[in-house]
Amino acid sequence: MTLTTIETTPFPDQKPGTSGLRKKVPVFRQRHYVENFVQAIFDSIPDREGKTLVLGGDGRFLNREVVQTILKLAAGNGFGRVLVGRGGLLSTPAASCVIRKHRAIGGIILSASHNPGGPEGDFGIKFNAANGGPAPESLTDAIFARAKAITRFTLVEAPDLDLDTLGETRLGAMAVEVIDPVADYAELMRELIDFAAVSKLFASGFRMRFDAMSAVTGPYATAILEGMLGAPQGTVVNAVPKEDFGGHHPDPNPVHCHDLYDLMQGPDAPDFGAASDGDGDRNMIVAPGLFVTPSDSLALLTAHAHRAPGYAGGLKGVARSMPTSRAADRVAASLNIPAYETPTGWKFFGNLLDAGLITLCGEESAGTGSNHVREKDGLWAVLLWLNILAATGERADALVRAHWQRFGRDYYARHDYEEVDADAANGLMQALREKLPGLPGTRIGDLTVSAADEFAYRDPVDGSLTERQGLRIAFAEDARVVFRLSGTGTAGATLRVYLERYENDPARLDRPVAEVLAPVVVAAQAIAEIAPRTGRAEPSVVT
Ligand code: VG1
Ligand code: CO
Repeated sequence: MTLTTIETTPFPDQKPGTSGLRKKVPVFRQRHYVENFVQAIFDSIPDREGKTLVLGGDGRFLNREVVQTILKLAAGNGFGRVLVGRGGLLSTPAASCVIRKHRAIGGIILSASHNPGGPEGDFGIKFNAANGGPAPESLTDAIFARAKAITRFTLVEAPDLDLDTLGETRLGAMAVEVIDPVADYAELMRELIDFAAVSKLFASGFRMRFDAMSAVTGPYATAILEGMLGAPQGTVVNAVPKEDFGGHHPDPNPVHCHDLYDLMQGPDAPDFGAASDGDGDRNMIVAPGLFVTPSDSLALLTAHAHRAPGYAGGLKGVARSMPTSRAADRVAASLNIPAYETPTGWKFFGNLLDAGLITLCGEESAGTGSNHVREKDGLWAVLLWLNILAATGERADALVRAHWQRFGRDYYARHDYEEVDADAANGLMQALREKLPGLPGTRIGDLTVSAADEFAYRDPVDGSLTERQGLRIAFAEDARVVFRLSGTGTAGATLRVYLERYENDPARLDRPVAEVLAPVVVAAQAIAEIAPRTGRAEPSVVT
């Protein structure tokens, strides 16, 4: 086997976003596009010689091909061993688990998460560091700088490896071990969750539906829910990962996972509904007749986590991304533990988790996680919910309503304006930024602006400052709106508008979300001049 160094020219656009490098598949299929970026990652890991790398993805179109390319590049760059999931599969949380458990120097995860797959769909490459978490900004900046200057990459020329048989082979001097993608992860879940109690719950006739959305969680959910916990066969639907997710958007929200959502609203609703996204890090929770917002889910898990063995000793703290509702903060206050507010993206939780300052964290975008790995973890959240249901004997909807009675309710919605012209979106943000100082005191409809600023984050662990993380406007009537541009989109710009309003009158906790938020929506559209600037009267997606 020969080591070959190939000359290349850089691509100017290999800048990692909120969660790795995400582009349309045809962009990744340009000659040397993958090789350049992966070599830039490897060049940014100076002490990689002889070390272990973890590799896998969500199984979308290009996954297998890119796994083969990365294996050859890894062998050309001195790694000692690569652990790769069978079939090239590893969910994002499982990859994080495997990196930590096997003390790898890091891992490469191939995914564009909840975005559609297929030849015209999206693809992505993300590097996670030795703690199992997404590379911090300092490292993604270094990777981008390197990618812009790259002149060569080195690989081992060899035939493709068999990815479907468990066990060890060699690629030049490097060992390649094909591992069961589920085993390490399932073992970790068994440590954290009371499997006996959840098994008993299923044995008692409790019924749920888990929609894997033809994405990577299928094998995990089937093995754990149906295999280890005794849920009836058929509990997991759309359980086989497909390269194009069956043509769907594998995004677990009421819009893209409407089959489950509709089932849960109807007369045949099982006791519990859940779904996960393309790469298995997001979760949707639906109680019978009641969609649970991710912000509420984080708050409820914070209040009840001590019922699961992994959290029996209590929580050290909790963190949420800034646009996530403040529901978890109120629970933290009642538990007398700190609550942190971070920019959007899981990479900002890494330091807090590593330093032991928090145990749970979450985002409004269907992400919930804990210190068990360094990624958000969809199936883990579902299992923790099941543990809580088993421990309390309560129905999921009753638990949520009891939570609101105790803490009040944060009515919440996110409006996305997708594929907006990038200049128009940047212009909107800039104009709003300039307006902020003059906003407090302004009255819009029934609401009065009480504060307006741009969120910047000073990391309490390493002191680093991350600026321009969203424009936020608070209203005196306990409402808030946040504006930011997506860092994961692959076409034009996506404007995200996060809307919330707090209510603690016990008689007003069960009102229609859209009705409660209507004045906030009107104010948001007016303040940011959304329609005149983007040409959009309505958002593309409301979740
Ligand atoms: C979105 C979400 C963010 C999440 C990120 C990655 O980012 O808003 O909360 O962490 O996706 O999730 P953005 O920049 O588009 O708003 V995943 O499941 O794509 O890894
Ligand atoms: Co995801």
